Amino acid sequence: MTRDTEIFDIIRRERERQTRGIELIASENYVSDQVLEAMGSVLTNKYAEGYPGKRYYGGCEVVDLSERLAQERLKQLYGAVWVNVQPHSGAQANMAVFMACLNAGDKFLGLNLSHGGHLSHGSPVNFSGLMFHALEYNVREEDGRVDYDQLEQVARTEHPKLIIAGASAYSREWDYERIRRVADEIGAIFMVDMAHPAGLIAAGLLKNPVKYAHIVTSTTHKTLRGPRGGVILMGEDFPNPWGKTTPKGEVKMMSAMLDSAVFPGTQGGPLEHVIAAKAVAFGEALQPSYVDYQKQVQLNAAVMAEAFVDKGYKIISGGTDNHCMLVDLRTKFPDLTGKIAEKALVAADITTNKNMVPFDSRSAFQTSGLRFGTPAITTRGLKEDMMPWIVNLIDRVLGNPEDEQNILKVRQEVNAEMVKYPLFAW
Ligand code: DSN
Repeated sequence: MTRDTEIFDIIRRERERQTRGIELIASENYVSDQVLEAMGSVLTNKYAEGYPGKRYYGGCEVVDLSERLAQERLKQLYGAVWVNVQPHSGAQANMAVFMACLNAGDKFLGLNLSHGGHLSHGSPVNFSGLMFHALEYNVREEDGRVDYDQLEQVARTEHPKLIIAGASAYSREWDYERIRRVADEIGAIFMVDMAHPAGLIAAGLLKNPVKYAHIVTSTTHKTLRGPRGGVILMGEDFPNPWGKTTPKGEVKMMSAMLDSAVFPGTQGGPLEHVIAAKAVAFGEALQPSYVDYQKQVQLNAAVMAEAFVDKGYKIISGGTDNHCMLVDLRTKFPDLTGKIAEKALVAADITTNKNMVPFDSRSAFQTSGLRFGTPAITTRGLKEDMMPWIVNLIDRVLGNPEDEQNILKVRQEVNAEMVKYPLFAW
């Protein structure tokens, strides 16, 4: 076959884009060459519906080994007693939890999307909000932190069957103990979606939700630095709260219900090449050097947040405990939308994303905020001394977002610096 130059030229362009710019999207990272190699391997050729040792296809004895290795490494990383490594994404992992724990129309409680929550925690345009009865809690206007009083009040009044902690744009540690207490009080399942801070948690720098929640979900590609995908974990104390029965009338443990909810409930054949890449990433996360990496992610974020504050920007909640921060542009540039700011920064080869801030006066398409994160630049080797330099470049662009010469000058400085931080061995 002739080489598909059309698509490989597009891939080359994306590789160049990733290499020349500063990547500040909080949910992105650069995987290792071994993760890339496993993802691009012959394992993609194999159908393996089912689970190791119980497959619906022959010839699964080799992929069984890599899926088992992924499971064992993931358990070790978080101290979990049961895991499922097959979800294709974080949203798929969450969907499986909904399917295992709730019936259509049941109430559940999650963080408001416009206050930092995730689409699959109850947005009206997502399966979670379409098929189930979504209730929400907010962050407090005065300090941008989760309003646990409100969460408890909604939980006690509405009796949701599932309470979700976790966010896409929240820079603070969670009070998992408090949520677990109210979940126990009302007989709800407590699920944590740790997708964003999963890497910091694996490194022991933030509290491990596996110790507090009944069920934990995650993606594998954000701070964790693995391939794009999802996982589900459980710790030791999982009860079978409602003695929920299967269609056959059999009482099953939650682990079996979750396995069934992933396959055959919501997915078919697992992506065994991605599962092997997950195993590689979990193995990397078990190395001592991974803790150094995550400490640097956290330090870079703290220094970046300070640099924004020094320049007159408002950070929601005033700072960060993790890898990300949400900047409210209105204090410094009241007329600048997140949409315009994102576009101007991208033109300067600084990639970030517009984001609503809590109590935003603008829509999700315009927004008053930008979200920044440090996982990718830290993988690239940037240390805390470079954070004020980055913030200064951002400030120069945002001060004149329509000035093409200004943007070009910033872009040249970005490109000249990033050449010093090589990416990709092949
Ligand atoms: N869309 C992801 C993020 O950027 O945070 C969450 O799934």
